[in-house]
Amino acid sequence: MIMRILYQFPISHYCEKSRWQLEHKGLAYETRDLLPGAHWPRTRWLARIGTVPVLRDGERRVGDSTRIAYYLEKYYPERSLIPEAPALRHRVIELEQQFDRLGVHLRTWMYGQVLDRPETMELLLSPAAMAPWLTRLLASPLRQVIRRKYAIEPKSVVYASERVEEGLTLVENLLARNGGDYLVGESLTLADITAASLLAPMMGIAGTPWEGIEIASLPEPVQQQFQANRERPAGQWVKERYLSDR
Ligand SMILES: N[C@@H](CCC(=O)N[C@@H](CS)C(=O)NCC(=O)O)C(=O)O
Repeated sequence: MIMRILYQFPISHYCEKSRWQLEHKGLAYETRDLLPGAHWPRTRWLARIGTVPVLRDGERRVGDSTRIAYYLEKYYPERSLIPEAPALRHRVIELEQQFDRLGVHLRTWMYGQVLDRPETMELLLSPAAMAPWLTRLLASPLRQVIRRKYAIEPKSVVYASERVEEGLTLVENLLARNGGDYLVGESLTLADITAASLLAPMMGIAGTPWEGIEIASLPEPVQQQFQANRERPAGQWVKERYLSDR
């Protein structure tokens, strides 16, 4: 039996993208939750990379959700997520890259809204299964590290918010043009999985890893923003993909 392990942060949307792809292909796997910061020696050792996800598949190790996606397509071509037809294939590859870049802005926007919430830190620190008092003690330094590392400050959150708006509009335009449930062609592709998983944190959809974040405790304007995200066509589409394809 192949030992297949996904090293992850449970709430990382890039890890969600890899989990979705593995599950779509019906590939059994286990997860190993890593602690942000402490993950680094592990991921460096496994795949010479400083980020999660990292996939270990028997003797092979692959880091980065995009590389994992192409690795899985190559070694497990069943239930392919990249069409054969050149024009569609090219479009899927292009959109995967575009939405993958959007994931960075989404993270900035998201942390801009929820970094100060205690449950965000609890979710990030959950892999260590530590006593609640220790989680509370570590929450503040971790928050500072995240704020510095991802430059979570008002100006960058506004910039990220504009990029995210462009991404949501792109989803809506693609759906209008394609005239169906998917961004390209008539079935689920890597473009859909990338867009839906990387946008999902801002929708507050039940059944996703971000449902633990209590949107109802956020300031009123932020709650309204989450609601607007959920209600617009791109939000409805993400929800529908979760219901039908996840
Ligand atoms: N392009 C990478 C991005 C992965 C990424 O940014 N992962 C974040 C979690 S969302 C991470 O590991 N951050 C820890 C760090 O940068 O030290 C991918 O697609 O896998």
